[in-house]
Amino acid sequence: MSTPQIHLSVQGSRLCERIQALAQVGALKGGGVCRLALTPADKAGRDLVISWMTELGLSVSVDRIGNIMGLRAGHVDAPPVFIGSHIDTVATGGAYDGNLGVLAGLEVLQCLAEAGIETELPIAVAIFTNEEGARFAPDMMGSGVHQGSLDLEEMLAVEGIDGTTVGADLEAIGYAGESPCGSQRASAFIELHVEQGPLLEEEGFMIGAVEGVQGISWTEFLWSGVSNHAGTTPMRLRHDAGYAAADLACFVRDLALDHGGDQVATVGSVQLQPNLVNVIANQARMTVDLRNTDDQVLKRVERQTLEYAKSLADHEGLELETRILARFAPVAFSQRLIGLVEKHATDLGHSVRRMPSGAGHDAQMFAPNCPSTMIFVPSKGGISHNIHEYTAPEEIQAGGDVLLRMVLALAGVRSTG
Ligand code: HGY
Ligand code: MN
Ligand code: MN
Repeated sequence: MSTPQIHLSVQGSRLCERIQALAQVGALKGGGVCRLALTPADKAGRDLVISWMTELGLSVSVDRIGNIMGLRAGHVDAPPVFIGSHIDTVATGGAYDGNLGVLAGLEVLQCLAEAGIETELPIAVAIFTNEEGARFAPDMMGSGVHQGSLDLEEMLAVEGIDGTTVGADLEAIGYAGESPCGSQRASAFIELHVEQGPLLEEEGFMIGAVEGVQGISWTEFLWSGVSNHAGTTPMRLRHDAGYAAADLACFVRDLALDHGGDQVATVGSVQLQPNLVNVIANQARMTVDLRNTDDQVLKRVERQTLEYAKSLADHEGLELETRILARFAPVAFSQRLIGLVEKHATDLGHSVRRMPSGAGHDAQMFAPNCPSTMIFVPSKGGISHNIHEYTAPEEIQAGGDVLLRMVLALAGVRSTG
């Protein structure tokens, strides 16, 4: 679609105010945010953003997995351009991961309204349920159901780390919506997100034109051994679940270092039972997060990890149960849209580089079904999933302006006020 030259800019200060206002919901003492999916804090965040959507005159709907969509009509009745992301956070999250993409979408729509710009295509700003997957695995749950790659009933039945189910908690927070999932097709998907890594800052780039998302593999390992006295049990008689968890954690780290390249491995959660100083642990429940841009290598690392865990269980006389919590193959974004991000960033005078995403995102769920890509802005110190996550106002301004240009290019300008 041809877009008349429109020199419009987002109001970065208003966007930053909204980011800070939302960050008060679930604010942690000492900084950071805890708005785990489907908790009362998540509900409060959803309520707040819906109030902003309503103020903007968007027609708001909630689907059966709790995804929220604020729709701005276009001249033609066609699948909307989606601007989406998430507002759930990890337990020690920051103000920007996910929140920036949703609130920048609202800012773009407010700019269009204030400028009296009508677009050919409708535009939807979406909040996807449980992108983080920290409480209920897998991650990208809402967008996966929305786009049909995850089954609604299966996801509603998922039990979280504290024993409740997705379905029960959606009801509890009043976001078990009516709209059918995945019925809404998108004409394109664009997501503004903080990089959550060190590249843009280290190399001095303002904008990342994201080429795709690396493969993600989450597995739970449950070791069962024999609890016994820490003082009286000779080493030769032990069946120590705690030892096995520690050994596997070292194994996957060494495996990632041996493979090098993009391979990463993380043991983020280990729970020992009975978790007492003088009792040999009879149970260890742990998670292993493996990622790589190359699916073949990722599959090899998964296989090596499982083989090692099984041999360890045999050697230590332990039972081992494994459960796949998430598995997403690498995803490539639209070359056309990646090129558009580069063009608009350059037109705006911003330095831009192409790059993969190390983190999972809702955009990857849309990529198989419509032209999709992401815009990255720098993360200070390359950190995220950390209460000190930070992106500067001028970087938010830059990302918002690139997003605005992308949305005008994708939705087409029908008329200007
Ligand atoms: O785990 C991830 O990459 C994302 O934050 N859900
Ligand atoms: Mn995110
Ligand atoms: Mn995240």
